[in-house]
Amino acid sequence: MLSDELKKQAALAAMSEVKSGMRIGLGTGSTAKHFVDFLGAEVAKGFDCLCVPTSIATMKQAESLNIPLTTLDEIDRLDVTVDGADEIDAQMQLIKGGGGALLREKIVAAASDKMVVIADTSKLVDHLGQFPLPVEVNKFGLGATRNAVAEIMAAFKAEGSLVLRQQGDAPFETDGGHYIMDASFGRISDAKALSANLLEVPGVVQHGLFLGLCAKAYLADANGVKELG
Ligand code: ABF
Repeated sequence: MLSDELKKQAALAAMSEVKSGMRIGLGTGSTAKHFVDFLGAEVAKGFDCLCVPTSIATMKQAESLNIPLTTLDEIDRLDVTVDGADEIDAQMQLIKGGGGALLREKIVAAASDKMVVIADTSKLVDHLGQFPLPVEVNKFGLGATRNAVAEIMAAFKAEGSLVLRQQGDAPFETDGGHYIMDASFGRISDAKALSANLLEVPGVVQHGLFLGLCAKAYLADANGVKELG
């Protein structure tokens, strides 16, 4: 089965998580896009919800489907957020941010009573770290931030390099106006300690380790959708 069809199956399965009247966080990426499409189809039939998108791209998609949107300034909590992931392990720890929306994704997930991940099973890993960890950084003091993150990578025995993400000829810019450095670890042995170390660097805005946030995952492969959590 094509990877996109698997993503669609996972997104469809996660529709079981939403009930009329809920406040819902809308993720970003190709899998979350399917979920927003399914939700839009329900809204067209009268499903009642109020949603917070995690990126400008998702906001535009939701608007095109007439999904009612709000912000975390208007409401302070969400019932559920459904989002994709780049890696998920058996403890439901995640790497996110391959799509560049990690900051808003983490703010929205943390404001949700439940975070649900949707993905194909290729995202399920024994150990986090094969996918480069996105680290969102302030543009100011880029060199100093790069050095500090590189030192942390060395302390955590990273196997790969630290790369400033590019888009065309320029650095990739997030919706919040920051840059992203992709840190290749190979294998992350202590995600909690790594998270704490990265957040101590003043120029680090946020990173893509989502720890203790994901409560449930729908993971699709050719045999169907399996649930974690
Ligand atoms: C977002 O989209 C991310 O945090 C992650 O980077 C990505 C997953 O991408 P896809 O669903 O396109 O595989 O959820």
